[in-house]
Amino acid sequence: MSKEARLVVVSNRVGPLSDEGKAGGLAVGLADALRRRGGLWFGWSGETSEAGTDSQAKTETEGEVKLVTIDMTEDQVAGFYLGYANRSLWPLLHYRLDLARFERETDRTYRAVNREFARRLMEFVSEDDLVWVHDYHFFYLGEELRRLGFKGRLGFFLHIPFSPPEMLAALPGANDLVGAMLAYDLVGFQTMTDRRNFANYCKHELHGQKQPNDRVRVGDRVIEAKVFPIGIDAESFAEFAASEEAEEHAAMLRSNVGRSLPIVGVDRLDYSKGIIERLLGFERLLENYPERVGTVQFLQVAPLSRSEVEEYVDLRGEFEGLVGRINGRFAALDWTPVHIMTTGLTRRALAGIYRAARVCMVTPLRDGMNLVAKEFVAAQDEADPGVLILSRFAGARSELGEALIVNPFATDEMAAALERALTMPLEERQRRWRAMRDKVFANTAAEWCRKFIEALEDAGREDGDRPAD
Ligand code: GDG
Repeated sequence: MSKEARLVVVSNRVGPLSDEGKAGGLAVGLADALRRRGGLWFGWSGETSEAGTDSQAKTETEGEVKLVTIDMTEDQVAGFYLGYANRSLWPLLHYRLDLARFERETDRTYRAVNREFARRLMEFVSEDDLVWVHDYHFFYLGEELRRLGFKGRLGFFLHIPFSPPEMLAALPGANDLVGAMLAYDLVGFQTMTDRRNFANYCKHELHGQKQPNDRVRVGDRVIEAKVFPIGIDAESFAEFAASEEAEEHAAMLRSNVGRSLPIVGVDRLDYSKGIIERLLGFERLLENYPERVGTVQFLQVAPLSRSEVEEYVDLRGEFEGLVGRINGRFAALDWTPVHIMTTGLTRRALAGIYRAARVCMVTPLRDGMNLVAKEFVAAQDEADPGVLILSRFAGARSELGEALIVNPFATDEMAAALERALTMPLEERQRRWRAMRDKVFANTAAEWCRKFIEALEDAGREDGDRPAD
């Protein structure tokens, strides 16, 4: 196979290709890789129509890159996306068996939509392409492509955690789902823990074996399972943080908090992000360190997400209730402890807020990586860097060990970490930040893409088989 095989990316949502400061690092990294090699990005249009996955494909071309999308019917969106992806797989893979709902009907629709996407993708791919499928929406897509006769290289990357086999086994049809992952030549995970959970599932539930060189064997099928921690476009983010729009927002935040020190959190409003636990930690700070009352303000940016899903509606109620309770309990005429925003901000505005923050709390109960932690680091200014408080359950924890690492379930520990962050001397803040900055700028989104693609090109080759460049 030629080293410059065309790249085909499949993900639920597609693009944007050009970065007006709207796209996240992932879209930017993928768009760069597609542009360099030429390629195709295939996914859902975000629209529903009667024809659904049978709809006419919409195509946009920019240089050597094509974006191709198809619609879904309302039933497909309900079963595949809202139902199975977001009410079965998302909670289960985030270790929330208590929130997971399993319905035979949504499972059926999920598999059918994967089959349909594979069928439609076959119109556009050739065997020389490298096909890279993203995330928990498309576990079965590779298997369906193989069934339709696709013989080229197939890779899969899971952006979210992979739960331990004992937990995953609660999913009806779990063996089918993990078995389908074996159709890929390479499966990528964010952390060693996720990779180990996958390999253990294969070993204990599918009677497979772990093999040297990151390989896993099940029956006569041998695939590679590797770790590729995702990064951000750190340079652009640092530029955003120095932009005029960022400075305006930093100034707004500073004038809003007045003499208080700003603590921020930025997350989609999702139960995996530990927003409730973080607020409880902040409340405990005010209880355990009463001198903090009136001297700190917590800003939570929490754009609403998946509002059609019941658990997210419940979370919103709980979130707003808790904020009201904390504010009601501690507010003074000239000071409000918690400020929340549920409408999103631009990336430049966000960068400004990170820069003005004294502390950023990234406290998920479980998270594949968490890009906010990396963005916060990239946005700091060496002269006066803020402190990152990071959950031990975020994938980012393996790289960002110089953050203050917390257990988000331990409320007193969170309060103590906040107090430590608020009193941390400048020299220590700078030392910790420099170490993290070096990693965030080294392992960027572009590097992550490059490493995955290189591994996919090499997958299945015996060691030493790699052709010279
Ligand atoms: C999944 C995995 C993994 C947030 N609020 C606003 C806004 N954001 C942006 C952040 C960040 C992105 O959204 C969130 O990324 P995360 O990584 O934190 O989380 P997920 O959305 O859950 O992503 C995760 C990721 O995939 C990549 O593999 O790291 O673990 O769950 O970029 O900045 N952006 C704007 N306004 C907002 O108000 N513009």
